[in-house]
Amino acid sequence: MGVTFSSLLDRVWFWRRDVPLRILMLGLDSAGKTTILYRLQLGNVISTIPTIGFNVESVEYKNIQMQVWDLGGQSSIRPYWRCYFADTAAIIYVVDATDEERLPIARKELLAMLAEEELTGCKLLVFANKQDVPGALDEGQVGAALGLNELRDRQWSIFRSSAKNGTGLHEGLDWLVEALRSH
Ligand SMILES: Nc1nc2c(ncn2[C@@H]2O[C@H](COP(=O)(O)OP(=O)(O)OP(=O)(O)O)[C@@H](O)[C@H]2O)c(=O)[nH]1
Ligand SMILES: [Mg+2]
Repeated sequence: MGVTFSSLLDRVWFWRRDVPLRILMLGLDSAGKTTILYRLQLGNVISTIPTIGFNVESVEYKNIQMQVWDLGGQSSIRPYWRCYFADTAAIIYVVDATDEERLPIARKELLAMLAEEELTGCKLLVFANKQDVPGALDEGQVGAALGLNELRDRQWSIFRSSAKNGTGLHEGLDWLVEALRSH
């Protein structure tokens, strides 16, 4: 007795807050994924080595609990990304905006991944990273090279970022939590 509709809603809300959303951070090797993960978690830059396998960390942002999986991006490891796709709420795709030469590979890997049925409905946040480096391509140029405008049935956005100085990361996450809340 005494269970009102609003207390029931509160319970559902708390239950949802207790279940971390599964977020995958993907992208080619050296794009800056691990640097971004630890900047989000610790607030500073750590020195990284190439990820063989994955790092996983809990990140709370604006009352949303996220379990962020940062997978290694070397070509020999990319075939294993698909092992992590189940129950993914969002993908954070990190691109090195100074590595123009490999943008076609970044595009191919992204589009192949988005074609996977398990990722239907998951949000896509793209970071055009390393903006602190002179000559980095902006979000329009990176977005065009990735073919983002041609995506259908996908909620996506792209932001310029620098894992080195932190610019753009919170703007990107703000978009993501709103997209996840509205789901
Ligand atoms: N200048 C600059 N360097 C960055 C930035 N983000 C990452 N780096 C550097 O780029 C290199 C690779 O960064 P990581 O975070 O290890 O890259 P990763 O995407 O995790 O690479 P893998 O683990 O091999 O998939 C490191 O030397 C970082 O310090 C950035 O925003 N600006
Ligand atoms: Mg890494």
